[in-house]
Amino acid sequence: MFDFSKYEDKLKKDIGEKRFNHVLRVKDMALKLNTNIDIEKIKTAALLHDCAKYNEKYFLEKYKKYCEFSDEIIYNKSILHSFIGPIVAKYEYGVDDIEILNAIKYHTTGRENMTDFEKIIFLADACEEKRDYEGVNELRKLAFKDLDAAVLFSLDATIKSLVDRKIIIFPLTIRARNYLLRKKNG
Ligand code: DGI
Ligand code: FE
Ligand code: FE
Repeated sequence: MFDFSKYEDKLKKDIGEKRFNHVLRVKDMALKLNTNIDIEKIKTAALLHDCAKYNEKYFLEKYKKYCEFSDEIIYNKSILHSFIGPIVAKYEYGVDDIEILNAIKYHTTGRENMTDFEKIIFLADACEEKRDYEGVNELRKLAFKDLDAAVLFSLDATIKSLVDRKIIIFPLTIRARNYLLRKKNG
């Protein structure tokens, strides 16, 4: 079992006070959204989901033998922290549960055929209590009703915003959205 008290100071130091408070709120939201996933696993994934944020380059260098990432990942800072996350969670925080590591890995982009665990971490991150953007209240409501519909809603909003800001969209984000659309429309 993951002993958070042992790592709390390290996490706070690595990601800073503000981001640390965000992960606590993600944990609270994930626990609220949770119905049937092991509580300790949900907590661990939520607390560590951003563990590589702001230190991506440092961790990339430190763990380069485990980081066989494409340039598309390395040069997309928003995505990089989520892909390095499971490596940091494993080697710096001693987590080796693959479900937890995958929930961390896909918390930004999503992916096709996500597990409920992955969806809950993805959504808790997107709609924790202090998130404040257009549509967040609707997303929050939807998240408690229908995980798939909520993930689709969130992906749509992210894609629209990336397009408006002329930012590159990572293909996994598109594939995650297409998968949910196909699932919905049969
Ligand atoms: O790390 P957080 O700020 O808590 O949240 P996150 O890991 O979900 O990062 C979300 C940001 O990443 C959001 O502002 C959009 C940005 N982003 C940039 N490129 C992509 C992307 N998000 C997705 N899903 N796909 C992209 O290609
Ligand atoms: Fe993140
Ligand atoms: Fe986050």
